Amino acid sequence: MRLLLSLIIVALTMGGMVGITGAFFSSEAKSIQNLFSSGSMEIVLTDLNQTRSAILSHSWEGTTLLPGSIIPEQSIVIRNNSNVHADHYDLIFSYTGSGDLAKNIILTDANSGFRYGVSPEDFESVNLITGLKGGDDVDYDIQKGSDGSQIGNIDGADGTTRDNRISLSELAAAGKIRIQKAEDSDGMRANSEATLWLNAMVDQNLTAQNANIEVTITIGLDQDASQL
Ligand SMILES: [Ca+2]
Repeated sequence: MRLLLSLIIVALTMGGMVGITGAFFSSEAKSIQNLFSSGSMEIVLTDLNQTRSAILSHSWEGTTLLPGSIIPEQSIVIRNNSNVHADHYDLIFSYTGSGDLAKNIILTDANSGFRYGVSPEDFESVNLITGLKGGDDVDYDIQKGSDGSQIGNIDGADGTTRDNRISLSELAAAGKIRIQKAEDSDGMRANSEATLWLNAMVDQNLTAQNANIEVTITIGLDQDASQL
């Protein structure tokens, strides 16, 4: 009985081996639903009372200004709120109203100064006053927005005599100002942000009384160095 069982097992085993001949296992996997669509670049701004908005209002203001008045420091957080890396920002300062008042609002180094970057100290940020007078900075390059060349010195750009200071009027006359990434790219990399600090004072030479200006700061974000 035992012998018979052994023979049957052998026979079955042999049959199994015969059955394998010529057969191969196979398997298949697929990657499906691969869709392509274009993304978008989005810039949003944050100030004291508005968060991640395309349009801010009343970010930087001074009232009842007198000769020598210090305009309270304000800052605007600029965020590339998208998954697309940008190459540079464009800043445009424009105003309507009293040219005399604009000429007498002078950007200062007080507090955090007039500066763009991550920290208010000279570390991962650029002193815009220095840059707009032609100075170099390792963190960000300050360039002419119209063609990406070095901006030179905008002191006197509004036709005033150079006084080694940068006024709101000169900022406006300079037109498009490019902040180009260099060692740092915070605020330009996808989903990153950096701050524009604004500090200014009123020059002692202001004579225009009851004068008003309304300033618009336009900030553009471009993906490629070729974009003006
Ligand atoms: Ca000046």
